[in-house]
Amino acid sequence: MKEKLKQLFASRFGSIPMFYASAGRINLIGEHTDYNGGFVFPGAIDKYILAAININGTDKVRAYSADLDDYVEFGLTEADKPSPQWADYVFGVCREIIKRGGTVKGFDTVFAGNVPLGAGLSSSAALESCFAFALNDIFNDNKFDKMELAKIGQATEHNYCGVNCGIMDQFASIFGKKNMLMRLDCRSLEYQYYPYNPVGYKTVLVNSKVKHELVDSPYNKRRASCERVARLLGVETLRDATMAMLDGARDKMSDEDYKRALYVIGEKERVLKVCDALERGDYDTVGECMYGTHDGLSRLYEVSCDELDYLNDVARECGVTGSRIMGGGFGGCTINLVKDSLYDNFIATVTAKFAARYGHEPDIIPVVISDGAHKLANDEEL
Ligand code: GAF
Repeated sequence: MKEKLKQLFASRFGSIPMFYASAGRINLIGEHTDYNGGFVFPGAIDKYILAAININGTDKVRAYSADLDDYVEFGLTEADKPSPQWADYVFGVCREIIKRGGTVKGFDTVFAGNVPLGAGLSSSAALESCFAFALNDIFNDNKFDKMELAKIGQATEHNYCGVNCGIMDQFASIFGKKNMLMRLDCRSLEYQYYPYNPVGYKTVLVNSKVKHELVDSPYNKRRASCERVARLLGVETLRDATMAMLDGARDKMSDEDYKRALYVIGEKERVLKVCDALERGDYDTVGECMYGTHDGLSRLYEVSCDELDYLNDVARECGVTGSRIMGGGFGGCTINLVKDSLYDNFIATVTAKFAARYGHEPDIIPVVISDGAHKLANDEEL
């Protein structure tokens, strides 16, 4: 990918760029908990956005998306918002840096990626994190710390892309480290790295290829439900709510809001259980919690779809230790923790059964936990 971008950059802009990358992410457990002040457990993966960037001495950004074969130029004031949706991510990052007192001047960029789009692997956070990291390095002498870079990406989603997301995806993209998952407390923003090497198991994503689109999606509605219940219970976020509090106020909220909150409170417990279980190497408990999450996301949070529920059912039939929808939902992938001895049979079975039912094969994506945002060394390939 780097070589291709180098050539495209040279032919379009005629100068020699620097290269920056950031990654998509998985999340072992803790879904829809980030904007509720809860815990998440993500890691960056070996699917990247790679950007070639050079200062151009003007006050304009000239950006070419190699994957979309689309070129756009834009200025850096609020009035310069470009029209293609993909450019909002780059523009938003520039604006959020400027709003925080940072500097962004004109630059040229060509970028491409291999994070599957709309698969729940957070290609948009990878794009934001890549540019936040790069522009902090190029124009700001790295004055923003990593957490601020994650917040710049998140604010880009809120203010320029219409998704009222939590911090998980940008955090994972920026902080990701090879072979490490991270447990993030989304309220205090404290985090710990956890070595992730489940000996005897494989972690694999199965992509339904049902495209999820968080923009204009019920995602924002889910968040609004949670905030309504928190207000009703008199707590800052659902992190502080208990089942007893929820049940005590049951008749003051809609069935829908009740179900959403019930899921979130249950998920909070599951994440903590998984952290303990991982430390003991107890993958049966990890797996059980993953199925619990799927069930909650499907029945209570209602962000699943027929295809994802089917993938989950087939995983169970094949004896997969843990399986669940990953990411925002409404399509995308399941994440599966599979014993080595059952892996080949699971992949063959799920591929054949899914294709027979939906007319297309799912994508099988083995997970490699990798580094997040970074500047590429001269000899580094991606
Ligand atoms: C999406 C959001 F961007 C995240 O912030 C998170 O809420 C996730 O859905 C669900 O856990 O990826």
